[in-house]
Amino acid sequence: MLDKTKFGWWKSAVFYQIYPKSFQDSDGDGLGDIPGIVRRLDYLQKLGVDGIWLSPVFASPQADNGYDISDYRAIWPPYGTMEDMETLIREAKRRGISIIMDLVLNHTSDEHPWFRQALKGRDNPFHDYYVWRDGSPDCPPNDMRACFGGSAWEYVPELGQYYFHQFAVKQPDLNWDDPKVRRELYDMIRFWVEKGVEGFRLDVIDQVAKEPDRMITARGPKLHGYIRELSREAFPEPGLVTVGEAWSADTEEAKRWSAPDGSELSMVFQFEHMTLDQRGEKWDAVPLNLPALKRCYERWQRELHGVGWNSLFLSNHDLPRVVSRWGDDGKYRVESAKCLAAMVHGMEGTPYIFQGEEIGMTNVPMELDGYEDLETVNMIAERRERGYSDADILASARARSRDNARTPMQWDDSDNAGFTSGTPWFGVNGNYKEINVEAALRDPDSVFWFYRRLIGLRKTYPVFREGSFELLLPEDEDIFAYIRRAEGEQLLVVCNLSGRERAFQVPAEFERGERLLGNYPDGGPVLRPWETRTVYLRDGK
Ligand code: TEU
Repeated sequence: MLDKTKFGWWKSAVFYQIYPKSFQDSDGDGLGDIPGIVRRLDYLQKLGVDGIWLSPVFASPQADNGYDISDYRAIWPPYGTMEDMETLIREAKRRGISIIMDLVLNHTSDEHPWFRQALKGRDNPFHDYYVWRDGSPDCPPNDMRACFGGSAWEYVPELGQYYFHQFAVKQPDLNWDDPKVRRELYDMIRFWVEKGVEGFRLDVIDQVAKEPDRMITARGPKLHGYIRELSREAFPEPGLVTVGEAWSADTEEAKRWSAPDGSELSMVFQFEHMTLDQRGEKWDAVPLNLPALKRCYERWQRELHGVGWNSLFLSNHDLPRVVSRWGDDGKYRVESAKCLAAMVHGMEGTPYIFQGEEIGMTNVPMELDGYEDLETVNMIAERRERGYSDADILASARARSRDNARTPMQWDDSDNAGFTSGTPWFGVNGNYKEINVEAALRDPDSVFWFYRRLIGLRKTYPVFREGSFELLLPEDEDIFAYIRRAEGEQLLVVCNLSGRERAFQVPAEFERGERLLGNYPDGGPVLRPWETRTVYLRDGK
């Protein structure tokens, strides 16, 4: 059992992300909820994870599925009550699972009482909690764009002012330059720590120190000062795990974020590897260039080794399903899901599994009028206006929409995949009769049991946590292979990320190694389609 009071315990941990709306409904209203999560804790314990990153469950008008918070200290009623949340924290802890809450500190909902007050007048004490600039109706302060489309400025005629929003109009940015705002946020975080929450995921934390007059959003000059203050004031316990979402982080930045002295955060989510298969905007997908991906991973592994800490992930609620994106969600769905899992779980860092990834859930084919997510809906409108054909737009949405990750969890082959007894808020993927938890648990060769073994290996062999990283065959377009080396131990991970057979010469020293894991029966010098092998060597043996 991990000692979760100690700094760094998360280096041996694996986390599991729950998107509550789509995980498990318990009362038939078609929305996932907290009692539903409690019901599934035994399942997560079987998988072996140490913590749950819970996407926002706070009171919210749900313009962005909870990333628009109207009360940080209350639970959204359809998800349950505060008592349900306390039960979840307690029941999870009993199973060795920590609850990591998702804090949206960059913005609130426009329905948050702070913003309602702020709208009342320039002299209102809450006015300064948000970012305002004077202007006239057709002349915004500058042409900054919001992440979800349109201008980043919204005019309020009663005030003759614009407010700044990096995301949707209903997500006004908080003004971190006001010390009262920061104090409110710290107090709120302490409220949750006192309830037993053991860590936090910090939404777009690299964007809090914005300076709109200088067109700065991420990585503002005051950013790391604010983060060090946040860490001191809100996260004094060495055992609290904190993971910041930082799309802007390069390796130099990540070293600061995850400095081993604990002065900032435990680690960040960086996304460099997830942007290699697009040209310009994320909607413009191009095939993955494997040598580029390997170079990227090699650099992150090498540069953070010993001086920072990586997070490891291929999926979350904002990304399409990885088996559809980089694997083969048809003939080799099972093999490719395992191959991709072995590729990341063999590296140094803390792995995160997104709900459904552990059973190889896939993207969902939908029509344009079926999309729910505001980012996708805005993209469709914008691209239509710019003259894209519906066929083009549909191809982008199917490949990249966040909705691919947000269909209900597939538990069994009963109606609505066992997600709800009512009408699901969002359609279940049609492949649930084949791809579901019950089927996966029955089949010893399923993706689920492969993940279970991967999680176990990280806990058994220190080399998974500590080893250095050496990339083999950097230019190979199909094979991703690397060696990890730690005191007295070595590990070889080989992944054939293609549907072709490929010859592979096992490095001589590993010929006497012990095979820890694979997705085919033990084989010779030829790697089969999407084959992966993990081989272990203890020095002197
Ligand atoms: O995402 C931050 C973010 O930058 C996203 O807009 C990202 O670029 C996009 O989802 C890629 O498709 C976080 C949350 O994870 C996301 O769900 C929220 O919508 C967003 O912040 C606003 O809070």
